[in-house]
Order: sequence, then structure tokens, then C-alpha cells
Amino acid sequence: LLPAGWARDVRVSIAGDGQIAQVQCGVDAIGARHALGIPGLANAHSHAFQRAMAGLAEHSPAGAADSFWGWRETMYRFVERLEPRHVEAIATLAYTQMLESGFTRVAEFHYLHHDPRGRRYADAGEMCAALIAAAHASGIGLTLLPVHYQFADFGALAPLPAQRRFVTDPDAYAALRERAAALAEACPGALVGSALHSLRAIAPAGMRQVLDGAGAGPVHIHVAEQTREVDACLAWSGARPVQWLLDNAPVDARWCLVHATHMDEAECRALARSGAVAGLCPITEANLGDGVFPAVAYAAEGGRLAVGTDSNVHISAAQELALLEYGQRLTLRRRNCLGGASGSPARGLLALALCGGAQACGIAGGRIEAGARADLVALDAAHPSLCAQQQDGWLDGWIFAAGDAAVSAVWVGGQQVVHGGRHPRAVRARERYRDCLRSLQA
Ligand code: NGQ
Ligand code: ZN
Repeated sequence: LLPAGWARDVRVSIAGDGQIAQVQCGVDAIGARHALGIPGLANAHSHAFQRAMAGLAEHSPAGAADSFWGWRETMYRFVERLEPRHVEAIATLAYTQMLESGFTRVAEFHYLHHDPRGRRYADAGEMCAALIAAAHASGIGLTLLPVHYQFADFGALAPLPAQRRFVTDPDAYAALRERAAALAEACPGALVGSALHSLRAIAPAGMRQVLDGAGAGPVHIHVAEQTREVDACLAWSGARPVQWLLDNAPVDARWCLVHATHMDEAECRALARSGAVAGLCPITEANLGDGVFPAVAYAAEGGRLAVGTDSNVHISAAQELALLEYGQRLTLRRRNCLGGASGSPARGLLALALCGGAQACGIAGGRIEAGARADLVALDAAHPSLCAQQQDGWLDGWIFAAGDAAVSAVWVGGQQVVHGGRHPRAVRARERYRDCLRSLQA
């Protein structure tokens, strides 16, 4: 699948630096051969540690109304016991699973900075190092986003005790980001960007200081995920969250607004025009009861989007894309919502997510083209859901029917990391993960 469309007998030559050196069509094969090649997809939003809570936060006390905020309490309790070695084991498993599903890069939105009592580790980058080690072991491309998190709510309310492991002031944040960048140098292809947790967790002056140091790298922020946040932002500033951000921050193509679920029409249009990416996490947003992003209206305005696995309650590139389409179908009561001009929702959605995902991760990628990163996925043309298909139909077979089982091989920066649908370290990663969960429950 090349930028101009499907092509036959394609040879992709990979340079030593992990980029695509040359793409030729209609040539004889040399080297390894694969039937169906598509660009690798970037996962624009992950909290790797939350993978270890997957399925453990679905049960609410009898009769109690459960909500995003109740889930957050559970998450805060879970976080209390996590040590860097746990985070490394959990992230290694999550990243191998991302690779097996066809994600070749992850933007890790990382805010678990301090020790269980909220004290700095001797090396402020201790947790960053655990995530970098996990990325290195799995081979996934890493865009590490250390997060500035300072307050409990709008109006600079003091952080809650349960947030003590997350909190930095802007100076400590700058040092942490610098340390993360130094550590990331040891991991091929890794890069470091900046993140603000959410409007409620920062203050405008701190935000400006973080942005002054952000350079040209990606800037991510959670925004307008829950209606309670919209109401709180209106009470605090008189503006809705996306509007406030567009009015008070230099939102442009470096930015990824994660969720941006609750926008009015004017915000939707203005966000689309800003060139920023909306980082949508359909499985987590459904799991947490956030609401449905207005993707059809946003795409009609030319808005850019990416998908992310966020809480990692279920890790699947195909299912994130399918649920993004299905959310629109359920709300608008029609079919083929995000196919655009191609008439194929799978193709249209994938094109949007490839382009927006690379942009949100700060890389040249998402295309099989000279100069792009050699992040590639081979689909299994013989899978029952793909075998009777052609061209965009192969994508339909993958995204709507087969899911992860249709992913046969994956390359990151030219290195093959998934063979026959499996990551060679997956078995070992599962064993370590089980040991880790046992030690957390002990
Ligand atoms: C997070 N997750 O930072 O992990 C958040 C929950 C919060 C999502 N928003 C915590 N999905 O927003 O305060
Ligand atoms: Zn998040």
C-alpha cells in the first residue's frame, strides 16, 4: 500500500539508519517476500502500566454507580505499589502485544515519576529508564512523553495524596525531560517530547514554561474527556476546554489533543484548522464511558486524527480503528462513516490514523516511501477473512473481520520484530508479567 495506492511487485530497500532507502514497483523479488505490505501504525497514546489493571477494574460494588472517576480511584490504588521493575515488566508485555497487533511505535504518556511515597528517585529518570528498557527489549519505536502534572483541579488546587507520585513543578519537569532525553539516546529510534497532563492538572504559567522548553518536539495533553471537565473548565475560565487551549496555547501541528471528546461545532472546526492531531482512544473511551468524538464532522473539516490504546485494557490496532467507525455508526445510524472519498472506511480510517499517528509521534512515517521510517506490517493474505478479498478489501478483512490474527510480520526501523504473527519474546514477557502480578498481589 503505497501513497499513490495499491501496487504490485514492490521492493522496499531499507537503509542502515532504519529508513526506507528506495521503493520500486514491478520488479523481481530479492530477499524476503511477503504478500501484503502496509505501513506500520503509530499508537498515539499509552499508559503502559495500566495494562496490568486490564480486566481488574470492571467490577463495581453492588448498587454503586460506577464512573470514570471511580475507575480513577481504582487506578490510584493500583499505582501505589508499582516499582520500576514492575513497570518494566508490564510495559514489555504491553509493547510486544502492540507490535503483534500492528503498532510499530508508541507515544508513552508518562506521569508515574516518583517512588511510592512521592519522593524523587535518586535518578529522576528511573521510571523513564524502565519504559525505555521495555521499548528496547520489545523493539517498538518509542516517543516518550514525560508529563507535567502539578495540581488536583482547576484553580491550582493542591494535589491529592494519591497523586504524589506524579507531581512536578515546571523546573523539576524541565530537568526530568532533559534526563529522559539523555536516557533515550541509548534506544535506537527513540525520541522525547513534552506533555501536560490536562488543563485541570496544570496552571497557565507552568504550561507556558513547559512549552518554552518544548522545542520542535511533540506536545500532548488530555482534554475534554469527561463532561465534568468541560463544566469545571467553564466555571474556572468561562471557556470550554478545547476553546481555552486554542485561545491560550500555540496549538499547531506539534500538538496532539488526546480525547477532545466534548467539543461544540466551533471548537471542532477550530481544532481541525489548527493542524493539531486529535488522539482518539476508542476502546478506552468506551470502557470509561467518556462519550463519542464527533469524528465525521471533524474529518469533514479536514481534521487530523490518530488512534491510541490509552489504558491498554485491550490492545489491538484493528479494533481501535473498527470501534472508531462503529461509534460513528451507532450515533449517526448509518454505515461507512469515515471512508471519505475512497468509499472504504477501512482505507479512509487507516490513511487518517497512519498520517496523524506519525505526526503525533514526531516522526516521518506512516507511508511506504523513501525517507520514511521503515516501519512496516505484512498481513496474512491466506487468512480466511482476507483470502477472497482484493486491495481495500484486505483492509476490511483485517480491521472488521480478522483483527490481530491477520498480522503476520512487523518491522520497526527495518528490523523484523514479529514473525508468523508472534513476537519472539512474547512467551518470556508473559512469564515475567505473571511473576510481576504475583508479587504485586502478595
Ligand atoms: C490518566 N486516563 O492519566 O491515566 C487518565 C486518568 C486522570 C484517562 N484519562 C486520570 N483515560 O485523567 O486524572
Ligand atoms: Zn491518557
